[in-house]
Amino acid sequence: MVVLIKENFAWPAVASKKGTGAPSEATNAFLHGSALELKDYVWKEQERPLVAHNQFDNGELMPVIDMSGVRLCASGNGTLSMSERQRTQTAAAEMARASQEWGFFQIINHGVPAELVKKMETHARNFFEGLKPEEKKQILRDANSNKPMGYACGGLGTRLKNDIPWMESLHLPSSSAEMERYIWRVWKDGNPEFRKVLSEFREAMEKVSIKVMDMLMDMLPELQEKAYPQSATAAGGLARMSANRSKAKAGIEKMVGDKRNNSIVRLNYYPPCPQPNLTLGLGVHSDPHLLTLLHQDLVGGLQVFKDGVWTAVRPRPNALIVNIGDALQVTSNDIYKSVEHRAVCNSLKSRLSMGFFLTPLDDATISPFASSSSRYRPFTWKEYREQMYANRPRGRSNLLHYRIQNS
Ligand SMILES: O=C(O)CCC(=O)C(=O)O
Repeated sequence: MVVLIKENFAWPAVASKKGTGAPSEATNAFLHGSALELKDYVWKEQERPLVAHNQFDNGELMPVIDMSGVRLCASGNGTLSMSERQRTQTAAAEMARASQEWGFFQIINHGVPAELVKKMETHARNFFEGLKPEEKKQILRDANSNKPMGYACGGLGTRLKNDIPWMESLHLPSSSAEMERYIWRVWKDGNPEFRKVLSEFREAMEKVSIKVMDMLMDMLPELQEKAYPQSATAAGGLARMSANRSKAKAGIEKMVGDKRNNSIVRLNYYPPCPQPNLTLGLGVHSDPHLLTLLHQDLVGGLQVFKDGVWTAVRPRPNALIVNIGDALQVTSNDIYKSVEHRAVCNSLKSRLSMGFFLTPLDDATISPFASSSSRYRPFTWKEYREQMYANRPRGRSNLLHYRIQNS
């Protein structure tokens, strides 16, 4: 694979206190909170970004898919009007194409209210920027946990010894009761407004992710027939596709469970960084879960590895970014791609992204739905997650442990 690198771009001026060259207050606050110095955030040379956070025109444009007219009911097209049915089919075909070519796409008119997202952003910024480090650290993540939840700042709350991410993050379990416990531990009055907004945000993101998943499962059997042809009559093929469609949908329902209670809400905050060309907010990784929905603000920083090039995703107001996770790549037997991505910092502005990760239950078995030509051996989600946290693999390499040789 050829990696194209643009050498000639200008990094923005270093964030400093009124041009004095001294680190800004935000930088100092972050360094103080993480108990590290600027030099500790210098990454290995081969990992450093060569595409700036706002160098948006360096690659292809990520597909943008319009979900207007797509009803967010979990499944079943029985009661849809002809036009709703057509729009849903068109959007599903576009999603399936993007999931094969990019592993990523953006959705607009998705049904998560812009007002709700704005409120979430305010509360998230209030947490990251408004609280003192010791207040945030009341819910510091247990670095040795294999299901790490809570707050992390730089290397604090992680097992990382080098290549420390220039970011703060808050991982919250999707189950309301568990999520609320974290808020109560930070705010004595339980911050009722934040709890309400968080719960609405989680619910809205979950609803959309389930719908997107349903649409991708609708498209999967036909793509499987093409990718892994089986000798059969046309009628036999149709019957098999219909059976596989039901199997795929039931499989996903079983994997995530009625209460979807293993999913995660994740808030990522990247303070302005005086050395964005030497560090990363989030290193190269693929998401291990089934499906991610991410809202990013308008600053820019998400980059996706597409055809050997780091492509900066241009922020789009009111859009959500969707990407395929490792678990969905496996269940689709490599038809939908879990793709490497990273977050690049900048020296001028802080950046916020807020994600919902649709996650299998711990004991759910992850294996290809198609009965023929399986490329992975079955494993449980718990096994995958523990393997990942124990080894901290770079990029998509965790999937290799489960891949059947020569498949
Ligand atoms: O902040 C971003 O744009 C990237 C977020 C991300 O990749 C993650 O949370 O896993």
